[in-house]
Amino acid sequence: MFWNRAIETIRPEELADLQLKRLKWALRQAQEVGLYQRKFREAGISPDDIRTLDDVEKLPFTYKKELQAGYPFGLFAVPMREIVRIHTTSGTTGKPTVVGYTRQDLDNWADLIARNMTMIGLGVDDVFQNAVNYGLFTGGLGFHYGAEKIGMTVIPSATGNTRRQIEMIEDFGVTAIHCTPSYALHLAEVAESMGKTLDTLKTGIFGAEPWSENTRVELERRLGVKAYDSYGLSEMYGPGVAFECPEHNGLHIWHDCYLTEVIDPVTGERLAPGERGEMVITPLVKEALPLVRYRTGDITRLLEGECACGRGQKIERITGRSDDMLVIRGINIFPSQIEHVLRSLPEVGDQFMVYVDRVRHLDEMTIEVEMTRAGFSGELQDLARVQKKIVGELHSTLGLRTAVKLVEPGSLPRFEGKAKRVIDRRGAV
Ligand code: DLL
Repeated sequence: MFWNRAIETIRPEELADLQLKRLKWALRQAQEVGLYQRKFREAGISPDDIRTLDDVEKLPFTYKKELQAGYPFGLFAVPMREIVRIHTTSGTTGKPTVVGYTRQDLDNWADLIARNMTMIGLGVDDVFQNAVNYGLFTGGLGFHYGAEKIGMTVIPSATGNTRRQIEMIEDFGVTAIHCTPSYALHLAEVAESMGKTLDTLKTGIFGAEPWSENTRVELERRLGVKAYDSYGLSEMYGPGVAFECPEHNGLHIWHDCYLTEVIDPVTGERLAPGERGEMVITPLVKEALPLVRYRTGDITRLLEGECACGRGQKIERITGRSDDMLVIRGINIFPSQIEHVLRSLPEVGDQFMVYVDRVRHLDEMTIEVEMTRAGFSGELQDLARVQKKIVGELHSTLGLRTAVKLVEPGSLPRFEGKAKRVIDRRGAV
């Protein structure tokens, strides 16, 4: 099913024309902002120099810290009276990034979400539970208005009170749920403890943090859903930037609204399709907060070949961030690799925590792994065997020897929103 078939399946030549036309508009919009007037001047370039899509490489990158420096409204390209909503990122250090929306921006955004949900077969007959934070986080209101736009019955349940959430799924006959994959695992766990099978639930939309293929298998089995990956970032409205189609093999990045490049995060050079690197996005229709070549920090690659669903450009699921990448004794490690290994082992439960320390100048990684109830009640020699197996599997995937501690089911933290599973204590005094 298509929300906007003409745009979703637009032919490549037509798409290139549309993208170029919109890129020129977006650069004119950016010129309204002091930061870009300065950046274009310093780069010795004017928006009029952009004549082909490849010319985008001549433009300077925009970094998150530049957005933070503009706090709160310094990067808006329209007067405040045209801003009808504000969201902020959940920045962990310093000031958050403030994102403004014009009425047109909100319309565009709801339209993208509607496109995603229609693509996976959702419609007026669906009852949709939106189990994410409804505040400044973009996941709540973003999905809410998109779902309403296509006429689904929306339950703005937000997060928290997990038992109540489970009752709602059952009592209201919820068919589709949206939450972070970490919260979905917690929901599954609580539903199991309540003896609920959640029979009406058919579709799970999971995003806002990296998750692995093994987590998909697990969520589909335990919640009885088809699971779809949803990607976005506040700076680009929020969710709705890229979304998995029913082929379950990569995410369509919405080519009419976002111009996508993948670069080497160190040299800044553009990589060929198929090569993994940092995704850089230039939004093509944003009014309030135009951005030029925004460094997302997210690691992915452009997938080649046509999708059976008929839509355009796909990216691989995000495997991590260039900045949450851990460098342990010179080896680059993404938390998602650890998750992938752990989820493939039946003795291991849903939760884990990673601690990184520096011991006598050497990086040490310790992983606390929650066992399943069955795994934990076994003999001591069984536990030793499982621990050895985990260390071995991690070693062969990561190329690094890690310390693994097995812990009791229920003992590690659960997360309602984005999980924070890595504690890097190397910088701490
Ligand atoms: O997380 C927007 C969102 C809400 C996306 C709900 C999907 C669902 P931020 O809080 O600004 O926005 O965080 C954006 O989260 O740069 C990625 O690093 C990460 N991220 C988002 N979606 C995914 C995903 C929202 N599907 C940052 N897979 C992004 C991996 C993701 N990482």
